[in-house]
Amino acid sequence: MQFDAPITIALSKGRIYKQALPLLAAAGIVPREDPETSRKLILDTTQPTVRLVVIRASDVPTYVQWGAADVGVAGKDVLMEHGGEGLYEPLDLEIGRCRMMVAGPRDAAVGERRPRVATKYVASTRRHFAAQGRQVDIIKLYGSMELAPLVGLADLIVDLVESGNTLKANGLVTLEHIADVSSRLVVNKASWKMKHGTVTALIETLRQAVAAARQGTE
Ligand code: PRT
Ligand code: MG
Repeated sequence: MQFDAPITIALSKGRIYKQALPLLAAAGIVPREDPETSRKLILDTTQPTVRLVVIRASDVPTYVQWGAADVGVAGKDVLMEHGGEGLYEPLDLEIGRCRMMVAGPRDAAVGERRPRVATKYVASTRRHFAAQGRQVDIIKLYGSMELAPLVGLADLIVDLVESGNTLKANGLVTLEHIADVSSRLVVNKASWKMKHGTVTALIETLRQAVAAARQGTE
């Protein structure tokens, strides 16, 4: 495909990067370096007008919101926390699939005091319990939520679950479903207007690649 306007795509390393690569390749975008081995944060691609910025997953919406990247790939979990201001979310890439769940010990005590819930997803957790009229204390963590109930830091956790192996290995079970998660293409609102041709061409090519990948797995 042809890119008239130069575009910057924000991506995170790790699982999203690996799963996004074949979709980008379908649009003729192949990074010239591997971010897992390179220390560069801006990667040139085989498209002279397309570059990638490789950042933390939770920073992707911020870069796109402020126009530091025109488009980005972000998990729905991250978008729910960010709130989505300044962004369009035109395409579900159907990668990075998992579920956001409440989990805890099988015999999670419904006790006398307010339950404490450990999570890095504070906004989603607050919304989930508030919608049910349940009062909880939320403890913000940045990782390894599964540890919190084991050491008495929290009664429950809210985390992403894919296979369930991590919970199982720590003696925890899923208790409530909050949301199905997958990675989404997000677009800066100004880029959507100013680079409309390029952005819509990219979206349509990715849409076809997603459909082809879906056919392959059905
Ligand atoms: O490293 P940083 O703090 O910047 O971000 P990150 O650790 O969230 O990044 P990364 O690359 O781990 O995850 C990026 C995105 O992948 C997330 O925002 C999700 O949208 C998506 N994703 C999909 C997942 C999972 N599946 C997933 N299973 N992210 C994390 N997990 C973790 C989960 O938190 C738990 O610890 O994997 C563990 C559970 O896996 P199972 O298979 O044992 O259930
Ligand atoms: Mg990580």
